[in-house]
Amino acid sequence: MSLPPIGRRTFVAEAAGGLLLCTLGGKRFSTNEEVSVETLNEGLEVPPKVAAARANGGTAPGQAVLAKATATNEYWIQAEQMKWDIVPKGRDQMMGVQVKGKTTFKAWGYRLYSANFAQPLGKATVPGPLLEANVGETVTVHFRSKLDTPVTMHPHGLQYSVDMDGAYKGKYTDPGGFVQKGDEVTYIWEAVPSAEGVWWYHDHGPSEPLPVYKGLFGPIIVRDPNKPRPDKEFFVAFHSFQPAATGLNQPFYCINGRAYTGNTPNLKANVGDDVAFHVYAVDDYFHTFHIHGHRWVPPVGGPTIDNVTLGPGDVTTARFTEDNPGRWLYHCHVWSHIVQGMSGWYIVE
Ligand SMILES: [Cu+2]
Repeated sequence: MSLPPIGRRTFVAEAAGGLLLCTLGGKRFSTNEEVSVETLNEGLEVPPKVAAARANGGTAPGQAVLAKATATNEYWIQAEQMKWDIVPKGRDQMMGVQVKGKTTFKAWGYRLYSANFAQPLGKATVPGPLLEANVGETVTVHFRSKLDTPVTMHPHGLQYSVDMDGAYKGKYTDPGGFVQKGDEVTYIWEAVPSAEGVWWYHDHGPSEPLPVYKGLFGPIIVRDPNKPRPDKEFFVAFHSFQPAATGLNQPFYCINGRAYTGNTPNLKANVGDDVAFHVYAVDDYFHTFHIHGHRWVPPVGGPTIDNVTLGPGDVTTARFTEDNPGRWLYHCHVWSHIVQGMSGWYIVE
C-alpha cells in the first residue's frame, strides 16, 4: 500500500499508559521510539503555491478584510528549537518526592522578537507568547522558522481570509501553511466582534501534530475594551509531552510546559480580586479543569460548577470573585493525568 508522503497519519493514544502510537508518512512509531523530523520529511514535496512564492522572492502578505480596523497589534515570532526541562525543580513539591528519569528534551517553541526581528524578547517558551487584541483591531504576525521541518501558526477564533489559515493542505497549501527554515510570512487576522474571548494558536504544518506535541502552541485573547478586565488573569494550557515527541522514557501531563506542583505555574491572587482562569486543551486527550475551594458560573451560563470538561481544542474561562484564602490546588481531574504531573498551586492571600 502506498501512502502520500505526509498527508495520511493517525494518532492513537492511551491516557493511562501514556502510550502514543502513531503513523506518520506511512511509518509507524511506538512509545519507545522518538519520531524524527528527518524521517517525517522524507518525500515531502513543496506545494506549488509555496514554490511559486519562493521563486518570486518571498511570500506576499494577506489582505485585511476588516474595513475599519482601529489598530494593529503587530508581533514578530520565530519558531525555534530549545532545551526544555519539564520538571526544572526535579521534585513533585506536593508529594515531596523526586521525579525520576530524564526530564529535559529538545522542545520547539514560539519566540517573541522586537520589531523587524531586531532582537529576541526573552527565550522561546512553551506555550508561546500571548497574542492580544481588542475587538475591531487586527493581529499581524510576522512569522519565520529556524526549524528543519516546515511549520506554521494557525489561530482559532479570529477572522481571516483562506490564505491566512496557516494550515498545510497538500497541493492547495498557501505560503502561510508551509513555512520552511529561514522563510518568513505575514499573517493578518482580525478580531471581529464575534471573536471576543479566549482562543489558542498552534502549528498546522505538514508534520502536525508532532510540532504541537513538541511545544508549538500558545494563547490568544480578544477583549471588549468597554468591559471590566479581571484583576488577575491566568492562561493555562493543558497538554502532554509524550515519548514519541520528546524521546524521554515516560509521558508527562503538563500545565504550560511543566509537570508536577512546584514546577507548573504557581498562580497567585488576593481576596477580593476578580479572577479569571483561561484554560485550553492542546493534545489528544480530554481534560477537566478543577480548582479546590472555588466555584463559578460557566461562560455559557447554567448551574454553578467547580469542574469542567475540555475536549481537544476546547477553551474555557473560570471567572469568580476571590473569597477564600489559602494554598489551593488547581488541576486536571483525570486521575492518570494528575499522577503524571497535571497539577499546580493556586495561592490566595
Ligand atoms: Cu488531563
